Amino acid sequence: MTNQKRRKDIRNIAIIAHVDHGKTTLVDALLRETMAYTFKDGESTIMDSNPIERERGITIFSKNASFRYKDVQINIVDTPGHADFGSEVERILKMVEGVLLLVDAFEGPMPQTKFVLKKSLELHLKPILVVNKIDRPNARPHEVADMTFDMFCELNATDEQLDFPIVYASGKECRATLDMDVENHDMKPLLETILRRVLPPVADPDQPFQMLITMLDYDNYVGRIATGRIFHGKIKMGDIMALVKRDGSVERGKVTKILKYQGLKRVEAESAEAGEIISIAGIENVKVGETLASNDDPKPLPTIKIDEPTISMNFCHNTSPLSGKDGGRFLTSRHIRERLEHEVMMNVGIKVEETEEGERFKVSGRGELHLSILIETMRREGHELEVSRPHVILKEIEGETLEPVEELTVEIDPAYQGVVMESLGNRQAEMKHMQSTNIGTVRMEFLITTRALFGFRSEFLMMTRGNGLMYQTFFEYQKFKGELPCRAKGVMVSQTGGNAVAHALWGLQDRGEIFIKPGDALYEGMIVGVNNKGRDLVVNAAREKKQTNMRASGSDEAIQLIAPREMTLEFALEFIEDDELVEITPKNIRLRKQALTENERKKIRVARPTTLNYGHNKK
Ligand SMILES: Nc1nc2c(ncn2[C@@H]2O[C@H](COP(=O)(O)OP(=O)(O)OP(=O)(O)O)[C@@H](O)[C@H]2O)c(=O)[nH]1
Ligand SMILES: [Mg+2]
Repeated sequence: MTNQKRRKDIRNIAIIAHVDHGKTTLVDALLRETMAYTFKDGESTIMDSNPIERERGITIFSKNASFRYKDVQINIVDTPGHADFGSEVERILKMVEGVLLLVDAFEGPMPQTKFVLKKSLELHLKPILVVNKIDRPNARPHEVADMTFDMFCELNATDEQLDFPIVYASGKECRATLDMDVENHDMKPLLETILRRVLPPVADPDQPFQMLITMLDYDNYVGRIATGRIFHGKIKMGDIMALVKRDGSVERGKVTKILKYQGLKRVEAESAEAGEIISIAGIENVKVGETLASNDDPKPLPTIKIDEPTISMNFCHNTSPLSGKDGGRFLTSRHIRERLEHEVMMNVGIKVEETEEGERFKVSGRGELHLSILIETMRREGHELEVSRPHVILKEIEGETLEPVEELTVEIDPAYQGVVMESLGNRQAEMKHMQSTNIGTVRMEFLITTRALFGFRSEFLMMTRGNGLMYQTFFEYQKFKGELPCRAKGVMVSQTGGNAVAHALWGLQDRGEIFIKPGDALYEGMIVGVNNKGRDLVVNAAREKKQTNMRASGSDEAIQLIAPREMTLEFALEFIEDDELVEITPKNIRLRKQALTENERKKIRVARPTTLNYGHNKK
């Protein structure tokens, strides 16, 4: 290994952590320090450029940036911290020689910290530990560093890996130090550590070209843009390249654009060489995990594992009577099919199967967030659709039925421990570990089926009054755990079309939570609220107050309506039952019964008296 050529002018690093530990903010700090991007007043988490990322304050897609420090080009990949995107992080790690493992100086290492660290160690990477957010009032940086060291040991890190450098930082305040007793006001200690501790990439420009495709995006003008790391060789504009597919077959394509990163921008280049992270256009049909190789000697690189989906939902065009009334531009099943076909090309974790002669599509992904982001994106593009309740994907292995199980971590005030444990007990969760933290909270770890977790997040937020922390990560497939109880409450179903009337809602709000407000459009079969009594109830939310000859003065002002719940996609998907749908339009999220008339629903009830098929789906 001694004679390997390395590109001393480059470092490739990824930034990895548990969700919200400050990855994207730390990239801001590095871009600011090296002046690779000029920030406007108040601008932050600049890499979270997608509108859904900005709205939710999370990173969904990995992204590249690049800056120069002391004549070295540092390519940095920001990764998402949410567990649904764990396999994406795993892919990114194959592009880099170094990782910054961020750990929140207050929270300490969390489940996703362990997952990303485990993946890095398996790939023989030597992480740099960044104990981040040291400005937080309760920060306990030394303790957090010790806890992370224990995590390295637990994951069987080698002695070399255990000898990791520690940088204490506040991405937010743009400062880093190697010693908590030494105050410093810039990011140089971290930049110096990157130069010293991350190996320059092994890169021989004279070997046949090989580049592993790790990310894909799409541009209306140039088509698919494939991003990855060049392992060997050179490439220049106009070259004919071989694309080695997963099955070993080879296709050809001509390079029409080579793009390199400068700060956040992609700039066109004439050529590129081993060691660099670049994007290429012109190769049709390219997918993540394939190798772009020299036309004369096309050899694949070891491919990337793609995780199997664990949950699925049915997507259909909007069949509600209000279809097209909310400004949606794409309304038919053909539109949905085309959009999903595009998604399958670009998003490696998504699977789509047609059902009911192409009217419905079973869409499978890695988790509720993964699929809800697709739905939200489609909605913003102008699609209207209806989706069914998520189901977990069961596996049949040697005659045994298996289902996905998650590792759940909750951290709460001890006052809520009783209710949280009771709720998880009802969901047949199995407690693995419980520990009091030195900030007075209790941290508990459970194993629980993915199925039983549906709907738990909103209940948890309510139980802990929004103060609890909750994280879930896919653990493994285990033996099917049997049926679970259904939603204990019923719903109020609209009897008619028209518009909701304040007086009618006022009369209904004693029965349970209302989802709509006066003036909202209605249709027969639409769900307008919860019926606290366990069964469904048909109601008239459009009923006007009876007119009397005498206007009773002041009586209308006496109506006090409780503000309706703001309908989010997450809540809607967790709430609905198997005989219900979520209707999604650019302007509204509504809940509805699949069968819109009471007559149709009666017929179904007679044919299927109970619905015990709770949240699972045979593959
Ligand atoms: N006090 C403090 N807060 C920080 C710091 N860095 C980030 N934050 C805050 O932590 C939250 C999450 O920051 P992000 O940078 O988006 O975290 P992330 O790790 O990129 O999150 P995901 O990409 O969703 O996993 C934001 O509210 C930030 O303002 C820091 O150094 N100090
Ligand atoms: Mg982020």
